[in-house]
Amino acid sequence: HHRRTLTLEQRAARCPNPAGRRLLEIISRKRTNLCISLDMTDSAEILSTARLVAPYVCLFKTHVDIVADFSQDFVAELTAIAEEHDVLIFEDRKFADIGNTARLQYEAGMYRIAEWSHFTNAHVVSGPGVVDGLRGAAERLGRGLLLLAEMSSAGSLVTGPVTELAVELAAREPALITGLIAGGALLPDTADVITMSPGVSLAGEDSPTARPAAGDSFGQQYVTPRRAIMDRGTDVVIVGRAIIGAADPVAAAKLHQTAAWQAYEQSVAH
Ligand code: BMP
Repeated sequence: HHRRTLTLEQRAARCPNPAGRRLLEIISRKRTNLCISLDMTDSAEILSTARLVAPYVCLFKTHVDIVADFSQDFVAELTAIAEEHDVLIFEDRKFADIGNTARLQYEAGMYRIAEWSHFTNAHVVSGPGVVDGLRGAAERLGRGLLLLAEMSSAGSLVTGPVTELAVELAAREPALITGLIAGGALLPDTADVITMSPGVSLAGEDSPTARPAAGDSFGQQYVTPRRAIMDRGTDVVIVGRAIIGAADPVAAAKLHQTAAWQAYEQSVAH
């Protein structure tokens, strides 16, 4: 099992990034390290699901470029739900261009992601300049950047030197790069870097009870919250279809919250 030396509450107190600190405080207060991936194309559907699952999650993850009827009113409503329920927002934009283009994509266009999203993420395949492109708005607005250090999909090339660069940049500057997207912790918890893992479902490939739904037909691969948190040391699990595609999303959210929080508490105790 992965060993934690600090609780998430202790890490909140020392977190050098304002968005990261708020997230760790929310996690500790609400006792949930579950992020919901709201991968739906209709804004009303996203908002109603967000309202239903908000009590059980710390973070709403969005892909705004799949929303057919996107508007700034949608953003305002999602923000209101998030504020009411003590939830933060993470636009999963995966910036991957040169720094200057990433800067424009983050701040401008019809989405204006920097204005409303507490966290966003970037690939480092184009080199460290992408971080400098995002830096200005992120520092001005107190946002957190997450770098993709590993991906959950089969055959991913986010490995080797790409992983190493992401880890190195986060370790060097946790005040800006508050986290990594990865299958598990790649730095000790004293590095002040939050790890978030997608590809998580109670029906993951290591599930002892559920009939394993190990993936989808597009290469996604799932592990259980227990494996991601206890065995691999991640902090936050990102769950989409196992909740939003369930017959009862609220029940599924509660089950994933409980499993993820128990796995975290056990990894602190051991
Ligand atoms: P689901 O739980 O329905 O498979 O959704 C996973 C979510 O996490 C998707 O929004 C996807 O874009 C994202 N994601 C992922 O699945 N694997 C990664 O390595 C990185 C991601 O951002």
